[in-house]
Amino acid sequence: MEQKVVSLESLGRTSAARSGPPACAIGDCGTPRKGGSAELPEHVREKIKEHPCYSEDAHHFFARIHVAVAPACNIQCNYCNRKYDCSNESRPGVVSERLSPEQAVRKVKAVAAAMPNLSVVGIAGPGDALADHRRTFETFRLLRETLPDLTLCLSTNGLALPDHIDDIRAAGVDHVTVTLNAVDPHVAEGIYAWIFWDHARRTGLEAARILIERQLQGIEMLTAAGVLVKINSVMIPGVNDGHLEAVNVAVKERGAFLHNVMPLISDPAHGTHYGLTGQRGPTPAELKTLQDRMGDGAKLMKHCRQCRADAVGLLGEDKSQQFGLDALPENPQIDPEKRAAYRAIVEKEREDRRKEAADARAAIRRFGPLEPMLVAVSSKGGGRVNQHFGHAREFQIFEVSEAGARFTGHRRVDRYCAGGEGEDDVLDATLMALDGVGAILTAKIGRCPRQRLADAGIAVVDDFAFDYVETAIARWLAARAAEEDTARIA
Ligand code: CLF
Ligand code: SF4
Repeated sequence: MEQKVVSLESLGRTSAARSGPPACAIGDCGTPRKGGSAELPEHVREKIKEHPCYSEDAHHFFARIHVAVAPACNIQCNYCNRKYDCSNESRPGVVSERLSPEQAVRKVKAVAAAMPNLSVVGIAGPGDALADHRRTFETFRLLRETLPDLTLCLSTNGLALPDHIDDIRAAGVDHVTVTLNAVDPHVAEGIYAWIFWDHARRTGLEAARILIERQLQGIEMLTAAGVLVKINSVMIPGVNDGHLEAVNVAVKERGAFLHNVMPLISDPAHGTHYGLTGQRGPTPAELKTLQDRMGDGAKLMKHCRQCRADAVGLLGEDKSQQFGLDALPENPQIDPEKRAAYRAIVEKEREDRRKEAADARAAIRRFGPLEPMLVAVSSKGGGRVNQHFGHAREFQIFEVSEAGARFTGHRRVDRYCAGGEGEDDVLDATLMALDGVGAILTAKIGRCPRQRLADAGIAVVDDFAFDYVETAIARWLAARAAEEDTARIA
């Protein structure tokens, strides 16, 4: 589909004004303006501005590293096989290199030297970070001593959490994720095979009751201590999907900062209870419907990539293979000037994007479709349309209407272009992954995939390469309206 470029300045002249609800800002966490970062207290904004998981905006610019120092676990989730990483915080099917606390620090130093955008170190398994708390807190202690400007982050199933609030505070950890899949023991009973608590293995309702009580107690203690708490919940159709709204309300009442509902990833090849018994994960549409229903509860995180317990890089990219222990340099040098220069560039980018955002919002309100439409975007960071279709491993999905453009998540795909050639099989799978999408905005696309997408009823737009996403959507909508006007007159 040919698109005509229209400058933002000229938008007022292309179509009759349409009344409608006020523009819906693309909020900091992918949510509407209400609850966005502008409403947060200054000290909280400071804490999240470089955290790629706690701030949707930050994930375009800042990277995290997970150090896999915590192999043990004190519970058994039905979606987990211990051969793989903890699927509360990572997808199953990938196994991390286990590290000692000293090896973890070596690795973080090497990554910080190579990547000035590194801002967060997380401990997210491969088991539970608090099941063997000594390794976790020793790692944090060493990191605090050697790399004090990095933010420390911890993820846990919550069973041992109430016992470690003081340790968490003493380590300087301000961001903790608790996986909470249910607040009703009758629901939780179907999710956990057992827990190990007070020197004994417990099962059934008793295990579920103890776990939930400890999780909620830990969350309350953390928020009372001023720690930013994020809740992860795994959405399991037929098990807890009808119950997660209640979880959302419960965690909001207890002061959680964000709620991240992740789709169950289930495959017989992973050897998990759910995989072997045929339990399916939710479709993207089911996940979105649930998220839409959760409107008034805790703010939702929608940009989670279910990354692995040794992930390195921006969310959505994984550079862990480049930083295996064997490949680490002997004496990596971290350049503070480079890190400061990168942050200055990010500030400038954020300022530029803010300046364009108001115009973009106004244009989207004016030219957006009456019925919400899903728009897919290929981006490799910076909040811009800056990736070729054939290089994309995921598409960011925006819901666009006259109410605004709202980030709703991402869809994973395999890379279409391999060695200069397009893969037809991959394109078939990509079309399935883009189910329900009405348009795709990309930096560049070849003739063949363009035709296949168009045949599938997806408008292909590559006229706005390198624009900020919101600006590109606004320009495309304006151009579309101008074409419709022209066609009407003709
Ligand atoms: Fe890691 Fe988790 Fe900290 Fe982020 S991940 S410990 S909060 S630094 Fe982030 Fe990865 Fe999703 Fe986790 S995208 S799986 S939410
Ligand atoms: Fe597996 Fe993580 Fe659950 Fe432990 S908490 S059983 S490692 S998914």
